Amino acid sequence: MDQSTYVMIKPDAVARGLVGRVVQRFEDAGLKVERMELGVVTAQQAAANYAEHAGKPFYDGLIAYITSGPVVKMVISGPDAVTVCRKLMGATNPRDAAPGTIRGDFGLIMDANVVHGSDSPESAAREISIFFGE
Ligand code: IDP
Ligand code: MG
Repeated sequence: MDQSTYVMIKPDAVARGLVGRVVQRFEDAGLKVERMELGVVTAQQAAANYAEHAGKPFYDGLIAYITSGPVVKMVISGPDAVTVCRKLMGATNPRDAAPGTIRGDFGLIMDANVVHGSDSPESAAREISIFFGE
């Protein structure tokens, strides 16, 4: 059954001109880009999206970073889209991410790891509503 997930190309990747190549990865896998918008994440959206990390040592840097420049917000759909997108993205730390994954191929820094993707169908529904307001 088709599922929708929230995927965001982070500021470092937008600044580096990687939007086309990152979107291509998802489309090549057979997933569909349902919605796509370039914009800046507000402080409120950042706090809501990363609520689970509040209080962690990297939290302030994470919020500063994700609001630092334009991102590409997307809703991506397809069979098991949540899990499939996370697989295509690779491990959180790009240095641990396998070659062939988006983070493995385009990233080197934990704080600026190219993409965000929802980690469960529940997170996906929550995050789509944070960023697309429904
Ligand atoms: P995920 O993005 O793979 O779901 P999470 O653990 O949810 O990983 O962390 C959210 C984001 O916070 C990561 O993508 C990464 O950019 C950042 N992050 C996570 N852990 C650390 C850390 O230990 N140091 C710096 N940044 C971190
Ligand atoms: Mg996460």
